[in-house]
Amino acid sequence: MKNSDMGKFVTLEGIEGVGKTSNLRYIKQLLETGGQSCVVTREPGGTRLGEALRGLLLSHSDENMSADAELLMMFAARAEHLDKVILPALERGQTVLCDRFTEATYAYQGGGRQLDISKIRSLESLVQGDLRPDLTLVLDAPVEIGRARAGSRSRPDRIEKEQNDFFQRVRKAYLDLADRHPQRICLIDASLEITAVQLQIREKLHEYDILEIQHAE
Ligand code: Z5A
Repeated sequence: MKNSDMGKFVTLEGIEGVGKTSNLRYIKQLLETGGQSCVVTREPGGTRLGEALRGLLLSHSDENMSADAELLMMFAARAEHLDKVILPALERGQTVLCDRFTEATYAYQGGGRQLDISKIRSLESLVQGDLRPDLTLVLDAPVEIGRARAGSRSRPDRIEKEQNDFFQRVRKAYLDLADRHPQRICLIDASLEITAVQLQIREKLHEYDILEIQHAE
């Protein structure tokens, strides 16, 4: 599904509040300073349909949404996102920076909701074929730190209102994923201050040839 002329696909993952959005902005700035073209997007979302599904997934209008419905909506949004945004950008040779992707499904629906992993694998293969991110940065920090950083915001959404043990399972699922796929999933210690987090990210971007030009550091 992805050939060598295609752009690189980079995803950021982690529990809420660990700094995915802040660090995506930082990576975009690094790439653009070096003259690289990139597309920044997010999941669920990134397209008209995906953003509408995001609204349904995160709003409180259906507190009793079944875990299978939640899973299928994540992948419906992903199918549209791949078709309309991610694959066209990769085919143009652009770097795609995505705030969450399928690892979030393994972590939240697999770890958090405790759905059967084989369901997620089947949908991953149906929707993505063999496409996987070139690099996934899992920003890792204790749940208490992430929640405290995110906590200053308004009312938590339908998923954010889950209890601590849910987020502990999500974090553990991310750590297990990094353990199982060390060739493409890297852990970043996101509990540190922002410049120390950025330094680790910059090192990984160089290691995986995502940053083409050496920046003055
Ligand atoms: N979800 C799912 O269940 N299954 C799926 O397949 C997918 C998603 C794709 C949408 O997430 C929800 O969808 C999410 C998982 C689920 N639900 N939850 N929970 P989202 O990505 O849109 O929302 P989020 O995870 O809640 O993102 P967030 O809370 O905005 O966190 P963030 O982007 O990681 O953090 P941030 O906004 O960059 O930073 C938070 C604050 O901390 C901010 O004030 C920063 O300035 C500050 N910050 C950042 N880094 C630092 C450091 N190092 N030190 C101190 N302060 C910092």
